[in-house]
Amino acid sequence: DLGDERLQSASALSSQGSQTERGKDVTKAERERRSASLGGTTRSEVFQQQQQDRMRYQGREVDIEGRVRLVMESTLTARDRVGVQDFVLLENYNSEAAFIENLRRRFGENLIYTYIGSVLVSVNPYKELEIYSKQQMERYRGVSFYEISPHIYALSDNTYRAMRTERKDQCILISGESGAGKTEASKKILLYYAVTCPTNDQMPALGERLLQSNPVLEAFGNAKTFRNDNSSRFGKYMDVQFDFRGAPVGGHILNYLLEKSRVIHQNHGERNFHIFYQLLDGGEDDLLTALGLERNPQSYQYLVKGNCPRLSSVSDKNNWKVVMKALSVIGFTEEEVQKLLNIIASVLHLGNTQFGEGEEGETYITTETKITNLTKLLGVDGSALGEALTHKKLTAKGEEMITPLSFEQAVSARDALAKAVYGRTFTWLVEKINQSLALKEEIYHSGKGCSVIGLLDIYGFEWETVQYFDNKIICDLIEEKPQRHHLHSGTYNNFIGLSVYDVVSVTVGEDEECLRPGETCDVSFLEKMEDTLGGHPHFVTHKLANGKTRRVMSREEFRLLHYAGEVNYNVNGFLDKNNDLLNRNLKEVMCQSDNQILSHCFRKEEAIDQKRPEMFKNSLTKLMEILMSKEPSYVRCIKPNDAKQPGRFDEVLVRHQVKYLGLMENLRVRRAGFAYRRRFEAFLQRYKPLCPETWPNWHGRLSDGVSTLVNHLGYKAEEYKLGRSKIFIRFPKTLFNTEDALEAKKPDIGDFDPADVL
Ligand code: AOV
Ligand code: MG
Repeated sequence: DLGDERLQSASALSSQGSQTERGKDVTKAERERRSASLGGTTRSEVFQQQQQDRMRYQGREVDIEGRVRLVMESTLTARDRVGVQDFVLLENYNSEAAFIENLRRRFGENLIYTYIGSVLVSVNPYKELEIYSKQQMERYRGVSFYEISPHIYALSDNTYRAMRTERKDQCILISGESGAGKTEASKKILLYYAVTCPTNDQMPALGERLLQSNPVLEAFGNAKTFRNDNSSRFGKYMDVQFDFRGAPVGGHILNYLLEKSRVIHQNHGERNFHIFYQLLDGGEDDLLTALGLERNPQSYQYLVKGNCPRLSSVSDKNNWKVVMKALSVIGFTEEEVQKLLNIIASVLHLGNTQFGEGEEGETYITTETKITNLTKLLGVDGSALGEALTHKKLTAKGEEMITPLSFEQAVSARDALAKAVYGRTFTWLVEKINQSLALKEEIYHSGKGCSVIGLLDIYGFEWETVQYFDNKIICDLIEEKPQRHHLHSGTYNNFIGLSVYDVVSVTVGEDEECLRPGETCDVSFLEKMEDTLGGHPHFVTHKLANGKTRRVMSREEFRLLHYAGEVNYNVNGFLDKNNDLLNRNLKEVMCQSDNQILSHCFRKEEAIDQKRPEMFKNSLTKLMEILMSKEPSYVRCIKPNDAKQPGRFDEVLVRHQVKYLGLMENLRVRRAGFAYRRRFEAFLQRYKPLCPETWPNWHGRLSDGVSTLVNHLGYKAEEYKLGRSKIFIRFPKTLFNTEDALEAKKPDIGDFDPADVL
């Protein structure tokens, strides 16, 4: 019937001209027959038909969201209530207010997804919606965007099909501020692939392992923050590799910038990484005894600062079980798990290691009994560790010198060790997971080739907390390809951020001893940034392009033009703050650990030549290259309120995000292209009443009919183009005007259906 045809034509359009399988079922003759029969129907029959179509269209959407009642109600008002499912259909497309109103309406109806063309906008519902079941997945398989209501599964499926049919690697870039739903989105995508894709006999458990990597990485890399109870404190890029049949056969994770400082300190109301609380809450009595731990998190200096031992939303005990099971599914041996837990416990003991100051200013450990536990768990020599925590070793003119540390220095040495141990263990964990997910050689070399879908979930902006130079600013997101940058102001910041980060990581290294306070490294750091970023429109220093000096800025400052405004950063002391100094003698002690994880993480070479092995550095420049070799899709996540509550839509907060995510720009860009395409017959069929020569039926070539029609309507040459089988309309206004004319002519037809337009 007509409704189906409409959906088919919409699907054909959205797949950019290539007919979908379903579209092929309707032969041209059949279409003409239908079109002719429509020409012969009375106006009220047309109206009735359209009403039914609209019901069906709405019904589908409603059905998908599990809200059948809407079908019963007047569907003419339904659209008002639920808004448009694609922002390109907004009549008032330049209006930010209309944009936000559309989001708000949909949010109110639990319709959390909306498109901007092929970009998916998602608003965090802060409640479980019944829209992620296997049945829902089935509905989205092989179906084009406009046939069905917007969904993360639709984007997943389209990306997958693009990879299969075009044989081009894809990536899905997920952006949004902290708590907006990025990680949840990435998990839904992974789930979709794990459930709906075929399996490869050689890698039958891969899908399960891909999924199980999440609870493990979240236990060790996520924490409760002020903004999000499960905030990712590391950036994650994951490749999923598919064989020529489309079965997942491998995975690879790159991790970035774990927020190691959280190991030693948390703000009030925040927590350390989940794993600590999970262990204390969920670990068996025997295990805790063996680790020398007691259950109360408040007994540990590294956990007590946030004064927030429990989460209302999450059970640490249950999650402990989930994580232990996940570790075994991924293939960690019992011995490895034991060693991993020894390390986690040792970090807690390290935090409880206290120092005292002697009469001559020397520093000593006051908690000797506890250090026995610590050394046992770290698998290192007790006296060597005690010495390394209170002394440093320097080489001057070829001679080794041991000098005592002050109280403060000893405290920072201890904290630096805790951060290094935790951070490197996290990297080890990722390596182990990667081994378990690794694509088998024989599949890779089977000659048929693999394609990849990459998922990028990097942690979000928290502007308000930016005081000094905060890594969070720079680690937000990587979006859009550089050549498209001029379209998207928000993107500049991300790129500046990345470049700044790269300079930081090159200059500071991660815990190298090359920098000492008082040296001029801070200024040379700024010079390096100038080399890399000089001339960038969003990066400003005292140097002017003509070689002169900008008087108002000091030599120690740089300024970034963020979306939220200009921010000046002073590099004085900057490197020191970003530097996790790890004394050489601590490295020497650690690399002799009989815990294999630690001896793997602290290599002898490093203690000798002070260079950190390359394996620890995943450069963001490399990530950029990876992303640029792939075809991108975008998910933009929006956080509706700061209270983490369902049903609340804070317009001010949303407007801010719409701005900094550049959504209005996205929409404008989308509309500037030929966003509207319709097959000739569909266009003619709809608008032929507007022209006496095409009404009631056009008997010539379809393209001539369309030409005649648009000439009569007064379309200007720059407003449209005729392709082989479709008309492309540049400005939505043109289409809306035509719609208005149609409505004026046929008042009983009512407003038009989105499926008609797309
Ligand atoms: P984020 O990844 O964007 O923040 P999350 O994906 O962790 O944010 O989402 C935060 C919380 O919002 C989740 O723990 C869920 O409770 C809820 N949530 C998000 N998306 C959905 C959804 N589709 N359905 C139901 N609840 C959802 V950060 O990692 O902090 O930048 O750093
Ligand atoms: Mg996250």
